[in-house]
Amino acid sequence: MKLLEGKTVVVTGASTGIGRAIAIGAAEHGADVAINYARDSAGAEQCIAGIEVHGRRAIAIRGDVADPATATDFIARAVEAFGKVDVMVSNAGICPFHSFLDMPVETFERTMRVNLHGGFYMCQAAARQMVKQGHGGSIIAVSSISALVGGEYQTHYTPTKAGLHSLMQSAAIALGRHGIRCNSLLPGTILTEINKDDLADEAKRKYMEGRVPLGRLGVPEDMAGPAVFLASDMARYVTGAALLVDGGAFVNLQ
Ligand code: NAD
Ligand code: RM4
Repeated sequence: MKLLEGKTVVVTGASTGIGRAIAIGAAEHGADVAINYARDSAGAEQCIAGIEVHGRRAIAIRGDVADPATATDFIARAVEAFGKVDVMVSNAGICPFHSFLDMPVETFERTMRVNLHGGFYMCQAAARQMVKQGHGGSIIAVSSISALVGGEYQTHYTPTKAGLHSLMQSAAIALGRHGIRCNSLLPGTILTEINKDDLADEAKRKYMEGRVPLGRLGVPEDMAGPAVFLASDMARYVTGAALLVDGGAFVNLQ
């Protein structure tokens, strides 16, 4: 069964990793997809090819999500290409692992701007378009297990992920009357570019694997099904919720 037939899905930061897997997963379920990407045009092209394999239309728009103008441009270009926006997946994010006491101001501020401010502008721009269209929609913020738990080298990052979840809760209230649902997706540890260096440390990787009751770290494709579910009418009464997709890592105290 195809869950997103006839829908237009937009995904930020989709040239790699979780964003790419969600964009392709949406196409597999019948959606046309517009992707935003920062710099990696080869990665964006691979994502486009992955969407087109499923017989769906795709466009890639370059832009830095930290700039509010990127969001309005991205939504305008998606509407120009496909006529509407039904689903926003705000996924772009960075996690430059760093210790707390000597965190450079620029590292903190850039992480906030990309992850939290960028997510805000993207979700707001998509919501404005959905309200104008008048037939509801689904907004998904890619938050994290890190919205719920800390990380020694993530003191700049985890607040952005908690903030994104909080944004979805408040936006769910603000947009409910328009039939727009807002939810956050909370991945656990998924093997992507963002943590390649961090998990190159064999001891850390083994430790992280050992925390997962399902016995392995995640891969980007593990996130596609949960995102498609939240995007689809199967989740028509789900808003303000958080879906943890972590192989059970969060509940594994002892
Ligand atoms: P990734 O590095 O492969 O993907 C991040 C994407 O965001 C990249 O395509 C990157 O180019 C893009 N991006 C970064 N800055 C951008 C900017 N300023 N403008 C536009 N695009 C930008 O890593 P990923 O794991 O796929 O990360 C995707 C999202 O998932 C992030 O928000 C991350 O915080 C979140 N997440 C990842 C994990 C994990 O374990 N991998 C866990 C929880 C949450
Ligand atoms: C996630 C979580 C993962 C980490 C990535 C970068 O939110 O903390 O463990 O690898 O971020």
